[in-house]
Amino acid sequence: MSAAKTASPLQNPLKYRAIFLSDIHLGFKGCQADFLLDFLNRSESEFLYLVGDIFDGWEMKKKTFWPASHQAVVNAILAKAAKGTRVIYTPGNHDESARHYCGHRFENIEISDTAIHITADARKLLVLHGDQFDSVVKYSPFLSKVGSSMYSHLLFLNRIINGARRLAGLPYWSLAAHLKHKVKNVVSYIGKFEEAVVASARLEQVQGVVCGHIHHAEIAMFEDVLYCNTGDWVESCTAMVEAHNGALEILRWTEDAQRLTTNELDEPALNAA
Ligand SMILES: [Mn+2]
Repeated sequence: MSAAKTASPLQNPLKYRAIFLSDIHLGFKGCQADFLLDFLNRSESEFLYLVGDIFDGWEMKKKTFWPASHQAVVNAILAKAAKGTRVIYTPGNHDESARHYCGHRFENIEISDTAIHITADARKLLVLHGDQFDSVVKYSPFLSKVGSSMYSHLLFLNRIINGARRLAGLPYWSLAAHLKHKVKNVVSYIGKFEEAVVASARLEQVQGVVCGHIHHAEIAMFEDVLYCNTGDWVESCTAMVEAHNGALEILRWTEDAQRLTTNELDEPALNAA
């Protein structure tokens, strides 16, 4: 799909109070920049949280990869910040060099290790990337530096499969996300990660936590704590959005884009066939 060329910016945009994005991995070949650009072009919000791993410094150190679509994502975010969206960036482990700038602002973007978001219905949410818990959780097969080359190969295969699916007129499907659910130790890793994040929210005495890092979008209650994971834009193309009444929802852009934008334009889906 070539959203970069075809999207008409802000025609009947989807309006949210807040948008939370993480694990975009700009500078990495696996980044689904066109899908993200399409989402950014079709949405507006008062708050935009960039919940870490926005850039992939590890990949950029290996080789320079910076296509126009990746720059277009940066430009779209800067344009939102310039137009009044409050943009808050909590760096992750892949863009840890940005952590040197915590407490500073660049181009209207606030950089901070952690942030507190207060929802429209007055819930306090701790926002942070999540790699802070790696030492507690220890085993992260898909996310450790050792595993990252295997992960790159998997994403390469994912792109080939989806190129073929696109030619066949089939929708996007994430091989990596599919495999992760099949592998038992990855499931147990996700469980341990979630427990550690939820424990930190209890320590901070907040009602919930928003993180990324494990590339697995989810909104779930863990007893008294709301756990939100924004997912990623290399496999699942997910974002968390807050409506103006404070309701939180995960968007899966490759599946939801057509439904949301068709409803928004109030057009019958006749030309879908
Ligand atoms: Mn990470």
